[in-house]
Amino acid sequence: MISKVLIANRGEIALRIIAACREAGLATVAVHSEADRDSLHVRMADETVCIGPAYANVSYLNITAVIAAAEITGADAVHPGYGFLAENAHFAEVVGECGLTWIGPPPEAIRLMGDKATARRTVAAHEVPILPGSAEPLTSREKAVELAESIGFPVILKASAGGGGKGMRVASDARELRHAFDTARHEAERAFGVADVYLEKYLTSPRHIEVQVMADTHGRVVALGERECSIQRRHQKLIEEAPSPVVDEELRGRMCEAAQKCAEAVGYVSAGTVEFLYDGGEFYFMEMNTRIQVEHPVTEAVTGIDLVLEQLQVAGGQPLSFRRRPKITGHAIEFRINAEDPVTFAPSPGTITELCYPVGPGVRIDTHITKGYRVPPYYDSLLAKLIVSGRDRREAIRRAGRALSMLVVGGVKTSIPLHQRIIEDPDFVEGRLSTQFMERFAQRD
Ligand code: MV4
Repeated sequence: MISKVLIANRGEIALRIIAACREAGLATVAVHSEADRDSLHVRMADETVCIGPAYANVSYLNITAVIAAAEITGADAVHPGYGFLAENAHFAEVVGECGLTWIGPPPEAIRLMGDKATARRTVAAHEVPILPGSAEPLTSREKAVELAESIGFPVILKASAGGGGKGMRVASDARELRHAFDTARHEAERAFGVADVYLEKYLTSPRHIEVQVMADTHGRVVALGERECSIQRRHQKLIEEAPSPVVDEELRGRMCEAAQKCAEAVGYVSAGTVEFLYDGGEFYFMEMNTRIQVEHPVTEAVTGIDLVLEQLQVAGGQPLSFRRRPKITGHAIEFRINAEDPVTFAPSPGTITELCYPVGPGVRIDTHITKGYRVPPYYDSLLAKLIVSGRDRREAIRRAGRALSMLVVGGVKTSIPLHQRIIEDPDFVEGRLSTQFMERFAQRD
């Protein structure tokens, strides 16, 4: 059992975790940087500890300071949220070694899935479909060319230590591949300290469809259906929805089964997400994220399950509150409201001078901002998540139009106008989505 949770995060997710702790009757400890002294997660927590200066590497990423805060306050569990230390296997291990409960997957599952080449090999051994490519990191340019010629161009090189789009290179022929091999290795070495790259057949315009999984310490793994996250820009998701407009019950069954196998393959516990690429024919494993994700509320909206509350219960040794895959009811769409220029996407820090929330059916807002809040320049630019739901996709989109028009965030530039344009786009309305959507969208005007 756990009784006091330290939240090793900030912003909207810190507040979201506090909300779940409060429902579970658990006390909360907020840690914060000097820049976040006045933020809402600090105000709402039962206890608070300042763990360092504004820069994340000396506060939210400072393992020693986070652990010290847990010891000082007598917290007995740590929830990492997303980002920061959430997928740091070493941190998860240290938490355990200090006698604290880690609210997340076993460190070994984080480590296995964190190495993308190993993850690919591991799930493939459990009959999860992967794209043709290399089973191990590539040892030479010529081996890369040989393999690429056998599977056919285009191919993509990915950093084993990467993920989320960093250190990727696409090649359309042998000449490009020779060059890409060197630059990809160089980039991987610089970004992750490990030069290893592997190769896959490249899909030119796939959808990004991911499956939420939840597992407990009693050996039960349940898949909770998919989210479509194809609307991204520079590997930053902008809009996510559940269910995917192209996934029928038959495909959902197969994807959920594959996701369940991925989780079982690594002895998974807690909330996780298995990402797939889908090109209309087959779906293929891409990577597994071993954390609660930003977009978890769309799954909550269509399943009625509180995923963060389930995480707390699972960490306390309780079984999942459901035994099998829940029925998907209605449709939900999440819009990430970022403090950024809607055209250039440059961050737009500043003070929130005005703030009004939309009202009416089918609206949820997860946010930490208030009127007068100063958006610090040190962290990511997510201000709020607007989640709309309806009986079907059309109703959800109609409600999105209403909610976006009623949402007022003054003082900083936001992505609200961009979302308003996207939901009027015929391809979006018809559900014709792909990872190339934003490139094409930008070219249209
Ligand atoms: C791919 C791909 C096409 N084919 N792999 C981007 C993030 C990283 N996790 C993997 N990514 C991709 N891998 C193969 N074999 C296309 C992408 C990709 C992408 C994937 C999901 C969402 C947006 C994307 C944007 C560009 C490329």
